[in-house]
Amino acid sequence: MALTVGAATLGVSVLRRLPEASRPLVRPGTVPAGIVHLGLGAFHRAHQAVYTEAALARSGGDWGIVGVAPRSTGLVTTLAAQDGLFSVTTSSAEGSHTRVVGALAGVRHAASDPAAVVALLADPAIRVVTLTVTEKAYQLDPVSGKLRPDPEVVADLTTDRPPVTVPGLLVRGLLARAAADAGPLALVSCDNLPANGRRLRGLVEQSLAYARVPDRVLGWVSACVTFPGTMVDRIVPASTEETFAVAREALGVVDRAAVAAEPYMQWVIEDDFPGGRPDWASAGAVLTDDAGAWERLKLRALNGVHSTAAYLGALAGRETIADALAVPHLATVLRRLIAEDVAASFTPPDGVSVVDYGEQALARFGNPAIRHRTLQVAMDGSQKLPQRVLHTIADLRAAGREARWAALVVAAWMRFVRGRADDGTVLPLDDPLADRIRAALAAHPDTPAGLVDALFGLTEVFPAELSADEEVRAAVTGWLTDLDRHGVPATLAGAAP
Ligand code: CS2
Repeated sequence: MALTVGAATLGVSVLRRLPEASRPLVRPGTVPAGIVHLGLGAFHRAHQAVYTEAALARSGGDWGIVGVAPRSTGLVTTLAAQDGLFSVTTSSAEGSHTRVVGALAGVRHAASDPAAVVALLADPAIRVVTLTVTEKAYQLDPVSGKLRPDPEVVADLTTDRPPVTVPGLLVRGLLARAAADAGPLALVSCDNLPANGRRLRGLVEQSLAYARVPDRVLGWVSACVTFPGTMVDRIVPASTEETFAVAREALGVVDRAAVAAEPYMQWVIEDDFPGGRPDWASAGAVLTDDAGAWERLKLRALNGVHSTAAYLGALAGRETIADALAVPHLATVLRRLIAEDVAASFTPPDGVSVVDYGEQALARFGNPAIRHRTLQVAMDGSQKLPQRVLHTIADLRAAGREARWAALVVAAWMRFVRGRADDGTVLPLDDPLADRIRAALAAHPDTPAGLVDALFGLTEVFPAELSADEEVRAAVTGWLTDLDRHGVPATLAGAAP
């Protein structure tokens, strides 16, 4: 589908022209800002923005969202030109529906205007800051949880230059807020990290210490800032020209900030908001004291399985997750991973069956209308593998059990980062540790055992107990040997006929 030249662009002035069912639930521009969101990617627009708009429509409140893009300018320019409006198209085999969301009260670009973002964080009207900045932006070593002193972070935390990193923005914002005594704040991680609230607290505390902020600021932060944990869930692939074309077709106007998502969504939030919050429960979110069990369920039984489909699918030459599920025997292997390894590794939330939850996840992955690329899910594996798979292995081993299928996932990641699909096609390595991974690979023989030695040496990803576990090493090496000799389909057929 081609965009119609000369068609109007989405904005407040064209809303009356849209089909009624596609109009925002709140009048754009009428809700004062109460939330700052860092990370304007597709996931935020199809998840927290949707929940918040529904909560505003049902229960009101001054909870408009100011969306901040830490680095990329393109989206900020687009959204500013569209009065902060964008559409979400939800699609499944049954059909699709497109609706414009009016939750954004403004947009800012942190890299070009950091002072504006710092000022927002110090504004008493802002009482909640949410983040979807992806795992790597937390700059934490996955194993130790320690701050990675990347040069940009160090420059942000130790000089007066305008901050460009997430830790830098948060520290400057908290300093300004403490100085202004602008009232309590909840900092809410909505990224797929384990114990994401505690991680964010760890990041902020370590960053404040690194920046040597005065004790009274530390005291203010510990008294006034909370870090509720959350579990967030909705499959939202990166937008493509196809996404824009579908939105254009449904709305009759051009929307260059459109996103596509599956119909399903879930949000579990620890209820610890000292300055108040939107009535997200009225929009279907679950407010709880402890999101930990939900988070483990989702990271292991959904994201871990997603990554498995991504690595094995990419190795087998499949472009999307839905295509990957059609690799013979893959669905059987994923079911066994869920039932035999993931379900045995932790206690799920009361009343939830891990096997049923996993079955639902597989059905969602198979949604033919969601073209989620295997390479998108496969990226940043060094930051994803720990909470998605390695914690499953650690818990199984601590209980004296095997981790057969989870070892396959590790092997698939190793083969993926080695850079060739089964048919020899080059696979891209898009990962913040790409240089470390390449150096480790170059220093070892290109054999299954060499690959395991090389990559288990990445101590920021693989904890010492895991890399020293001979049974795990043997299992991973065995899978790599099979994958090398036979490729993905025959390996899976041999393992789960
Ligand atoms: C995916 C997630 O890209 C990925 O790594 O596993 O983005 C996944 O689609 C979401 O977490 C679903 O809630």
